[in-house]
Amino acid sequence: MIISRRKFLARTAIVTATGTVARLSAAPNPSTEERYKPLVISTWPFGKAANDVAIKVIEEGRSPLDAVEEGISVVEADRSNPSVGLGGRPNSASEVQLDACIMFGPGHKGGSVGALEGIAHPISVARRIMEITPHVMLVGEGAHQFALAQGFGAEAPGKSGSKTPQSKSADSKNHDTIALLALGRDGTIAGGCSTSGLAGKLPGRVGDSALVGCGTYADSTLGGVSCTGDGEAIIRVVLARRALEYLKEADDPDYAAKVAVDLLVEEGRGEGGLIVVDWRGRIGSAHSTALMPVGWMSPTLSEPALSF
Ligand code: SD4
Repeated sequence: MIISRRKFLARTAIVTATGTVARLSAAPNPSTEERYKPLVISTWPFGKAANDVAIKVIEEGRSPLDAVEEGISVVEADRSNPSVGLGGRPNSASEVQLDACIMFGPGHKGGSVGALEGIAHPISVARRIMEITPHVMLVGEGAHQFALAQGFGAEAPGKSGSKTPQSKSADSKNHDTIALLALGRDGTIAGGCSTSGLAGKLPGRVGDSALVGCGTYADSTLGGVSCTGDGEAIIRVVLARRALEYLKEADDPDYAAKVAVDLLVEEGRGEGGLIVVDWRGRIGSAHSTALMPVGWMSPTLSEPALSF
């Protein structure tokens, strides 16, 4: 169900005498019970393989940033995946151009690549940009050269062992993104996403998955958001960052996700979905299309909560 954003704003805002809108603040309350902390959550059925790896990283006591990178890498490495990694769908010039971004809540550190060709793990290149350069984003040939200089191997795109031709149509259903959020035991949050983007896109087109604030955002004092869907619509409304603002106002991850999807449809004029985790391990998700499976795992649960 899509909740009207107007109702949400009515619930969470006070109209002052001067007519300006003051949001109710919902500062994190440390006394509130933690839910699934630590945890990982991701999108689409292929996210299960990512969760399996990411939760092990968390259980080993490593950083949620490692969990995001290593979890997403599993999906990127799967050449049978039609929408992530070098097995993904080509653009209108038959090139596979990959987008990815990663963000670490502490310090609001972000890294991303856009329209990256011939490198198997764009999420790792994004992390390297974040960690060793003064920049956030590299695109196209510059990103490719950076990756080679950093020791990432050049690889040909396409599906190994398959003769199946890849779709080139720019149909809005011809795309999915691995989006993954991880909340560590220490309360730090990391998020990331990776995709080959919309099938048949124009060469050089960069989608939301390469843009910090659109495809992914993480802030350890609030939570994290990661998105999938029509990249142009997600960019128009800066969806991940806006969803985090809704989380701050409503202090309810699921409600924030639903209001954000409403924003995506109404103002972004597109379809999609998003996952949300707050700083204490409460999760939320929403989508405007028929189905967007989401799954999460936590060592604090006796059974992994998987809805894939
Ligand atoms: C893009 N947002 O490139 C990505 C694709 C996607 O579900 O997420 N599809 O527009």
